[in-house]
Amino acid sequence: MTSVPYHFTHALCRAPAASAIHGIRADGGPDPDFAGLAAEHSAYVATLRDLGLTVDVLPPLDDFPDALFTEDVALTFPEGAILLRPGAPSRAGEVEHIRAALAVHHPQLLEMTGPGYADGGDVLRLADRVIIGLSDRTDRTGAAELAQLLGKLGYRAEIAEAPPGVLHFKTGCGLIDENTILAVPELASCPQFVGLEVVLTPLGENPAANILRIRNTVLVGDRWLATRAMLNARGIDARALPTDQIAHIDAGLSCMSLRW
Ligand code: CIR
Repeated sequence: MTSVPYHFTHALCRAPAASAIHGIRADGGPDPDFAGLAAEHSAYVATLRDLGLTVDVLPPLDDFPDALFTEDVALTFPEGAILLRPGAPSRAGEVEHIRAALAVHHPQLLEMTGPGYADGGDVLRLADRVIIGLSDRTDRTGAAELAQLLGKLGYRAEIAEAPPGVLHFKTGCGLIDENTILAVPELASCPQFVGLEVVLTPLGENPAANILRIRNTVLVGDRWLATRAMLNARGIDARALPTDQIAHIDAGLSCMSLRW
């Protein structure tokens, strides 16, 4: 399958519950501020709509603090969708809550059955294939099952290693365009990036790597001025969005939507 991997028309988000301040974080740092986090989510949804996407926003799920990160529970493509098995036990139940909303848009709804695990944050879609990164949330068994399911939708999958010290593969990289990846230095020689141009995050801006390309625009965290300047210098329409509060719970821009 070869197609432009960011010509989206739809996105599926979920409003943050009050419990989102208790979302998982690896470093045990302080809770985010709920009002600030909700404002970041609202700005994100407004931006996707401004870029021309039809965005459905599902209701908050108080029992699942991390459920606003819809990216991790499914994969969505024009040809169909795949329900995943998130690797964090507290997130497993989110899958049932998104099933009906996905079924409305995706008559072809496939599903991982296990025993492995895979989070959508570990999956990077390119023009000609999909990369599945192994991480603390995505294991080899899960990646292998996911690769099989992707094959049913017509997508070839390759398995990579997520860089050390990050939550997901895409915490460390994102698409600038079909042939160009923004990546942290640890991914500079990722074998799955051979043949693509790899642009490294500017010094001190590794968290900027989780950019999100939507049509002709690249969304980037507003704190990452050098990254935005670098994208602009490449002729990219880079739009800054606030991410300080979601960063407290290890999230970035790609996490807050499913897109197709
Ligand atoms: C988690 O640890 O699962 C959430 N606190 C953050 C999820 C971020 N999602 C993503 O990178 N795709």
